[in-house]
Amino acid sequence: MRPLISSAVVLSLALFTSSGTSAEAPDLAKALAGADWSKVETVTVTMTEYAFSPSPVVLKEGVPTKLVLKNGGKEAHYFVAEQFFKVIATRKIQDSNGEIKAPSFTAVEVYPGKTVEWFLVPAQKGVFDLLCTVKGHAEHGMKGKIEVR
Ligand SMILES: [Cu+2]
Repeated sequence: MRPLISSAVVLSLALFTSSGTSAEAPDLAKALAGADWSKVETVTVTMTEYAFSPSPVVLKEGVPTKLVLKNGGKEAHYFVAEQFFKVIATRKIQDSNGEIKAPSFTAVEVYPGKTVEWFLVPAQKGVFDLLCTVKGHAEHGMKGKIEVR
């Protein structure tokens, strides 16, 4: 009986460890340190009244990405994806006025007709909700998905 008991204990520990690992936040510093920016891939998201295009926005885990947020509309729009923001490593956000370097963001607003370039590395696979938090926009359908493969 002893071998059975000990293997059961080992199995439960292994399950506990693996579920604990998947629930943990990805190592964003490591994702950024391992990124080769000479192989950056560009993905453009266009925001209009009232949609994100394309949806889903498809990104690749571990691939350095230039996420271009383009406002093709007449109103300001917000790019908000709370869970996605937690699993990406940001190098910088850049527009014609300068650069912002910060570990994480809660929202990115793009003015009408303007573009923001976000240099990031997706560090975890998954499907994440995207929405515009300007009053009334999400209700008018300005919601989308981001899929990290
Ligand atoms: Cu909007």
